Amino acid sequence: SAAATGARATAAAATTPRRLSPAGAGSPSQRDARWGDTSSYGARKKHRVFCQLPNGDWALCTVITTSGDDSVLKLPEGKVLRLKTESLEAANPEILDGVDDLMQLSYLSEPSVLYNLQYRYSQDLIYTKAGPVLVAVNPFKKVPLYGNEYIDAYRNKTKDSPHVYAIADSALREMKRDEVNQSIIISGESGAGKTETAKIAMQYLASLGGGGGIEYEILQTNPILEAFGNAKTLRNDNSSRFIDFLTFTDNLPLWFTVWPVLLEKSRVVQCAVGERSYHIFYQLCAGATASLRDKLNLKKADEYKYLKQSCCYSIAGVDDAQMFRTVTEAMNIVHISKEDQDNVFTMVSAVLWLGDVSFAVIDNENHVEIVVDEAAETVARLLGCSIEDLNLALSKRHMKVNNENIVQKLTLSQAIDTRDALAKSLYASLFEWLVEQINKSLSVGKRRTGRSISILDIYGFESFDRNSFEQFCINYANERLQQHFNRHLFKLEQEEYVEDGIDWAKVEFEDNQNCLNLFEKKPLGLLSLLDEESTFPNATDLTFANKLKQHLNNNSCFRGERGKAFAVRHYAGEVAYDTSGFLEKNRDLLHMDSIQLLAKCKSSLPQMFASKMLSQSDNPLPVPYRSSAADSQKLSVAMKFKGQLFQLMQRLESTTPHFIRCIKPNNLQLPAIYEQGLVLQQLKCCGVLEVVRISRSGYPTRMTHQKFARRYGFLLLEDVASQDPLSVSVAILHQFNILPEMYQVGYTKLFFRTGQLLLFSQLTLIHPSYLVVIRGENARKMY
Ligand code: AD9
Ligand code: MG
Repeated sequence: SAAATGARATAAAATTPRRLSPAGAGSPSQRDARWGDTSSYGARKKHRVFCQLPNGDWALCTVITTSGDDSVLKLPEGKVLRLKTESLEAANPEILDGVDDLMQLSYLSEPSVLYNLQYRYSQDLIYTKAGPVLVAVNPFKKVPLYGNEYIDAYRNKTKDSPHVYAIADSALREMKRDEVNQSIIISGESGAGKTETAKIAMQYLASLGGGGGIEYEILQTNPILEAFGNAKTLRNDNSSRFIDFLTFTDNLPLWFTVWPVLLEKSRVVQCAVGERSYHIFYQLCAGATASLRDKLNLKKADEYKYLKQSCCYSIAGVDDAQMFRTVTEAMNIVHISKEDQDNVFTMVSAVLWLGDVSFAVIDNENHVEIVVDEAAETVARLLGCSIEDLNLALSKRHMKVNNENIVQKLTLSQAIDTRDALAKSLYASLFEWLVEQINKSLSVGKRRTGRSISILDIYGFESFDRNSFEQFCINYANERLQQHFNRHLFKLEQEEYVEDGIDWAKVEFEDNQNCLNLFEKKPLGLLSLLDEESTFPNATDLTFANKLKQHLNNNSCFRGERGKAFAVRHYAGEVAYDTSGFLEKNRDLLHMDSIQLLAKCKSSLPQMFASKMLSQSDNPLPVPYRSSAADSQKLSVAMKFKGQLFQLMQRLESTTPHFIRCIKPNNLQLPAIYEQGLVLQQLKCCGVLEVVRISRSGYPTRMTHQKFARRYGFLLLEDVASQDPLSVSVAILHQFNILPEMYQVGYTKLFFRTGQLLLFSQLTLIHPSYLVVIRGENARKMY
């Protein structure tokens, strides 16, 4: 598809696998493994090695003979090949094929990791651990890994293979054990499977609902949110166009909220060829009953201007009419009344018909009035206003200049912008309102007291042939999230080692701070410059592009392009943005006249929307006419976006994160196709290999000396009451002959390799009368 070209293709081409350099510190078993040095392996007969094929893929093959610098190899399909021995990469022994944690691989080279994931993928084992991170490779088909049986098995620990359920379960256990809020943070490119993964995690958490049908209600929020907040894009047939932040609390009955952030509004009035607007438009047109169809004066989807422009009306394998029934049924289940449902669909239809409202030029200055036709009449009827009021709001603008009220007539293009702005804000208000109803319905009378687990599902990194303001915002959000990932898995982890004075060789990782600075720096960052330019009445997308080039050309993450374009080097690859429409979309003006129109409407929802708009501090007013202080409070879209993103990050900061990385194995959205280059690029840009390396050579579990001494001091033979916690800790470790490479003693904490602390927990479970046996020399043998 067209989407597969452009920046994505460039990114993929740049990912030809390279050899890994030796890692500084390794666990004892890995320390002497030769990272990337294959000379001693290529020489051995029948040995398994990876060789790189002309297309860049790595193939597992066996060495037949080696002579001089060359090796003769046999490929899996029987073909024989002669290659330079030094170009080969060592392969892990067969016994490690398909291990469920990449940490167990002896060789952690790129081909080894790719092979391991592919080996598992081909057996529908789509989940693999990469140290603390769960990697999920999108199967693009139903896999038999879900449902109550699986949920029970993970809860009872009769299953412990990598799974979203296992992550949700450990989040739950840690929440109870540490009394700290938890988060499950799902990331990955568009179409990688984040939303599906979030739903699977929800299944697990909702199943704790304690009966009473609340679990079912919680899961039924999904079809509703997806109908109104998801759309078909070139990357994903069911692409999320908002950030979904779900929260479960541990007190029963379960309390559940959705906090959706930053819906992509522009899609309502405009979307690229081959994409669709929000699912609900098509579902309503296809699935409404005859009476509803009559009441809302519905046409077919392909008859509405807003939907027509992208020439795409259906999704392969999806029955919109059936989906409409699913959505209304879901609304019933989450207690959205029939009347409210009718009101919602009335608004959906009003938005569609607004797009068909047209204008006639009435004078030689290009001023317009609306054409009174079926479209205008239907909109007026659905909103509950008069045609005159509608005309007034869309063709004139009232404003105050120097304390004088003046009326400005709108030109054709101004009128069209005004109409589209109204359609966008109607839809966005509707989405917000709907979410409020869902939250009310699922949390009525339930106080939020307990600890919580949140699931974050954002819109994935996007790169198309043409990228606009929407991709700019989405990719900025992804950049922020990547920073959170880096902070937790690299920065904080390693800082803690250094601060506590333990012996540690640093693992390098791709820091994306520079790219974030490019966006956020004041006054010379992308967001500030965009805002500044948006306030100039005479600014254009071209002046904006030039301004960026003038101020940012020295930034290593920025590249000015010809004309109105610029490129950003994101952590996930370079993306070229076209600034067309940036200023307009960033200003997102909804004029007072439009708000007043809604306030006057007889239908209940428009009135409610209007009062909400008026009560918000960022009271929208035309930017070029800003005069009083109140006027200038209007926030641009970019600033609102940044504000909400920071709020989100703040909420995440106070939680223990559990990361899931979704991987898209092909761009065709098809099962059983595993493109190595594409997978590798995703693994690399999010630092999966580095995470494994840190976890393997690091000390993932830790406990303060105080806590350790308090908890396990009783296991000591001598009386230690008078000793300081550090000495007690060391005494315990010595008494049980814990191997020195399995732990490090820091200034304030003990650091353990994976699994070590568990042994101590098990010791405490043993009945005191057996402790005699454990104490002393036999202790180590016992475990
Ligand atoms: V976007 O950033 O919202 O554009 P997501 O959310 O990462 O994207 P999504 O979860 O929507 O992707 O997955 C895309 C498609 O992959 C789904 O519609 C499914 O058809 C398919 N998918 C993903 N995960 C699974 C799974 N565990 N089992 C089956 C899956 N199919
Ligand atoms: Mg999604």
